[in-house]
Amino acid sequence: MPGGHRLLDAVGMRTQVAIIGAGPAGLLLSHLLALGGVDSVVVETRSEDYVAARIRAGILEHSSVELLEAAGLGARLRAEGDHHRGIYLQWPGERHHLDFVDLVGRGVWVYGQTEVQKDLIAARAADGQEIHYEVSDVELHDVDGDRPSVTFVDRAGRRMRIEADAIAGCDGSFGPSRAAVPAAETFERVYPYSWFGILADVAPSTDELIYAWHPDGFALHSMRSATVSRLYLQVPNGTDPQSWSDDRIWTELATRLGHGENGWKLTPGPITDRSVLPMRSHVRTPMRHGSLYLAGDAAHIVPPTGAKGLNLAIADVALLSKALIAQLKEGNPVLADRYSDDAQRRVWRCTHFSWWMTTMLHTSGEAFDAQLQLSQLRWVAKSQAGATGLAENYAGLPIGY
Ligand code: FAS
Ligand code: PHB
Repeated sequence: MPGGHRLLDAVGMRTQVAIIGAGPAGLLLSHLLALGGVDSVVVETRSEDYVAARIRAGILEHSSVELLEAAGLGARLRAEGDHHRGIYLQWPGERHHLDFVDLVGRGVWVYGQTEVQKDLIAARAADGQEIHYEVSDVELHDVDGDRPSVTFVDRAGRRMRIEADAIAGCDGSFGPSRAAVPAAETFERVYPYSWFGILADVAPSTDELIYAWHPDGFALHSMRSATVSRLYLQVPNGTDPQSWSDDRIWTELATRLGHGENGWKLTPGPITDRSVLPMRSHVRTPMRHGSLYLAGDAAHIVPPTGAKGLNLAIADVALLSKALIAQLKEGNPVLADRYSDDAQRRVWRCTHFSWWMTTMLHTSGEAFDAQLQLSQLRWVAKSQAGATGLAENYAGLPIGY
């Protein structure tokens, strides 16, 4: 067997949980397991700097903030994060503020995923966590047998093997873990548009996020700090981010966000990063097979309209850490046996909400769809019931919901 000899000459190590992926799911899982007295080893294909610098999510739900604080990771978040009471929903001529705190008693925090990642890297380093960066050839072995292990080649070119009691697949949407769950049922919805995202060194032109419906396409005004704005435009799939001039980006954003309406102005600034993100919903079930557990993007992908991707990863590992601690420290398998079903309830709630926000706000060019969307927006913005439904989902349902 071609891979067999590699197991024989691999340098062996043993731990309780082998974690594949050092993104937010993998590092937070290692942190929560350590707090529960369970050891882990993390392997990551990219460098520490690369993972820390990846520009992605920006919104933390209330329950995510509470969990990070309870895990001792909330100091910088509280000091540098920005609490938001709600969001604006907008369409031409109208802008309505939904106050989540008034509606459901909790808001959200603006704190970039890069900041969460930095806090996790610092906490794991302080704890002496073993993380192998820049590895290759990661393979999972015997996940449904009695000697599960992960083999990889480390950055020094050495073949390594980690024998573990459990393997956590936190390797995102392109890692090897998801394929190690045989006969997984997958659900997929690919949307006919993408998000063109920019970072700009300019103060936000709004105090809270603006989600704007416009006949030319959706736009979102978010932010990272008092001096850095994060904005998105709906664009056709396959749009080349380099093909748009800065001027065209700002002009399109101004049009869709209502520049000039009721005296509001969008202030442009130097664009420091640009990328195009395709939109899709993807769910895999089950999230466990034998000693392998999937968490985060390895198990599900949501369109970012509901700001759920990062928060779902946090919710998964909150459940998974409790399950593995109970199983490996107390010999109690009940939570581990229920992990997939428990996690999938929230996965589908967030998948539905992300689909609902996406289909409400992104234009298709069809006049009938536009009328439906505008009617839905009017109802959500003006009805207590509609606004409360959005607020409850956006601010986040309790973990384990
Ligand atoms: P991640 O993908 O963050 O981490 C997985 C890690 O596994 C990566 O570091 C990867 O290098 C590593 N890996 C992959 N293969 C491996 C292998 N074979 N061996 C070892 N390691 C391996 N969410 C939002 O809420 N809002 C947003 O605006 C938003 N924007 C996004 C933009 C982009 C371009 C992308 C890709 C995602 C975005 N997301 C957004 C979603 C994102 O935030 C994810 O939900 C979040 O990163 C999930 O965290 P993880 O599950 O840890 O996956
Ligand atoms: C972001 O700030 O990156 C962000 C905010 C809200 C979203 C998606 C992304 O729905």
